[in-house]
Amino acid sequence: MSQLDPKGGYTGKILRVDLSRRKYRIEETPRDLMIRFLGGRGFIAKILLDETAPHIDPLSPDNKVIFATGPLTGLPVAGSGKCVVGCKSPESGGYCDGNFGGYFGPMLKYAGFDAIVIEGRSERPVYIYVEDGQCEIVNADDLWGSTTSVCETTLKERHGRECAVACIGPAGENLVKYANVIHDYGRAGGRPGVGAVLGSKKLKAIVVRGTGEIPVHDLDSLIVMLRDVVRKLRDSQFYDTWTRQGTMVTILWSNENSCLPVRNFREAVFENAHKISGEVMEKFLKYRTRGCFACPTPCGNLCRFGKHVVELDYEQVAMLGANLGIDDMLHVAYMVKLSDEYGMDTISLGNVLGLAMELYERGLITSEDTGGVELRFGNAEAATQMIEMIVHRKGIGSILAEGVAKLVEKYPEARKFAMQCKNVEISAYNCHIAPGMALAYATSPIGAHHKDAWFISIELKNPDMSIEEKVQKLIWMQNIRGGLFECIGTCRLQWVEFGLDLDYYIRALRAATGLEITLSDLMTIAERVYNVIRCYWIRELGHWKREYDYPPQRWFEEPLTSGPRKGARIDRETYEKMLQLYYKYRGWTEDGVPRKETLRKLGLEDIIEALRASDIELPD
Ligand code: PTT
Ligand code: SF4
Repeated sequence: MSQLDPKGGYTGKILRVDLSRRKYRIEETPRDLMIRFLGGRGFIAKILLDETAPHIDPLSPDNKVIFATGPLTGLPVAGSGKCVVGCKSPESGGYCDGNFGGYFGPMLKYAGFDAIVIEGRSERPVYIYVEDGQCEIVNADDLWGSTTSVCETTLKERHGRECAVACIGPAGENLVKYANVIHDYGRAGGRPGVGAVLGSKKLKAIVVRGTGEIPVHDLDSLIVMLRDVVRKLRDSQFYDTWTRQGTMVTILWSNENSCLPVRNFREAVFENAHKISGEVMEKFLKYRTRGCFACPTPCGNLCRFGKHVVELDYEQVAMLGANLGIDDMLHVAYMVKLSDEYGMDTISLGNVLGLAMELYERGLITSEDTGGVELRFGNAEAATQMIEMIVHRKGIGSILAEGVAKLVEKYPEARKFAMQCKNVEISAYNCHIAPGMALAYATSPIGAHHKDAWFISIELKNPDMSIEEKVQKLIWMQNIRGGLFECIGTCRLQWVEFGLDLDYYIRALRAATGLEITLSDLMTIAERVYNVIRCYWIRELGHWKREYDYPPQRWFEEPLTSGPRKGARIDRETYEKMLQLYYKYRGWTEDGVPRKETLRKLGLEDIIEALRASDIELPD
């Protein structure tokens, strides 16, 4: 990439808010961050490593929460409504982030900022109000305890309907370890506890309103490219199904391919999948799907269930439906609604409830422990009661609020059935038949999440792929999804689902910034980001062990007992070989530690020094 300064795409300013001192300041966005880390996840990872002390308590004032946009956020580019939010996770103790759409990211840039860095802790509940280069920290006593929709509506009534609100619900306030941030009544981000970190800072919401313009190098080209892309996407054969079902098209696909999570991932085919499918959901659609800012392929399934309106996605219905043995769409939708209102991640919630149900059925948790709640698979009422107990930390709900790792600590036998990597709950793909997807979960930089590599579809379509090819392809995919898309500020679904050419994003980046960026530059940035995050984990834990990159035991040891793939499980030896290759291709040691040589090639000498300052000497 040419070393010139970007001529557009960035506002050039970062807002820093110190809640302890109730002060804010505005800084220039460092050129190094823009050129070498691009935006979004790249900004967050580098800022956390540079600016937070090692081993801090994630729920202390020392943690920082960063909302970061990318150079394409808010511009006329397909799906450019995305913003990444991250911090040190209270669930995993390592790096975490989440990517949410809607309007918050674009509005933040119109207000004049590429990112907000939130530091310290307020004594009383507050919210941050940002408007066109100004910032105010406002008392939020009246909002504390409110659900996310009440909070968002109240703040919009106060500041105008056009402002964008990102807030936490009671789950974040009560430090539920998988509380997330909710925006636009149903956009959710920050699975491994960003909501809890905001709760610990007594920060209820961030409201942004902006009327400014983002500098752009070549706006005309961006507009011409967007017109062309919109036409292509709308002409796609898949467009009609997608805008009726969005990610819900995946329920039946996963069931047919034996990768749906069923009853705590014990099985992979749900006998009643047809009752919670995209087709069933369509009957409840309130409108056609709604979209984020500048989205040509809207996927938000806004459904009406009785008096509730709720947005449904594959992950939520798989985790709170099939994974709990629940086949009543109305009830699943109600649980999703509760999660959005309370500000809690539906994936982790479904995973934690699944484990608790399994422990109950095995007699390890008793009805005395649950306060009489019959926590069995298929019991939707019990699951709902448990959600209330988790959010309000009542009885055993307080343990469940800590995530599956705490359940394992309390009930050691649960280790065999705990579906997590790095203490973050696995999302909705069962991997008995898919070792490559298991590797994707296990090496995801934020703990188990499908977002860095939805490898399962490639793996299933190419059953004869060699393991070398698989691992290379997986790393490529992580770099594109977790590197490129998490940094540039656009949605990845137009690429994933519609096959939109990657070249479009490169041309858009050139037009936005004026930098002569190539795909190879972007892959280097992605490698850089992956290495910085791995070094952050190592610094925080003080060491690294190969086992931290293993998937759950169940996939190795308990073959599927039903369905067309009965008997399938992951072969441990194959997995070990894949992991070894993964480390080799990443330039890491046999134990998963980045080598100095790898970091030097990426221009990350400062990270070698940073770890040395924490008494960690990386290998040559
Ligand atoms: C994301 C995770 C997902 S991923 C889903 S559904 W998915 C769940 N959604 C939740 C929700 O809703 N409410 C709730 N209380 N908890 C929820 N937890 C779960 O959170 C999301 C879309 C989706 S829908 C996906 S895959 C894609 N994700 C992208 C990504 O990560 N990066 C990117 N550049 N583009 C993406 N496009 C797609 O965006 P986390 P959103 Mg989400 C109600 O953040 O922490 O990663 O968790 O942002 O605006 O809702 O769009 O089948
Ligand atoms: Fe938002 Fe869905 Fe469009 Fe992506 S495809 S920008 S998540 S509405």
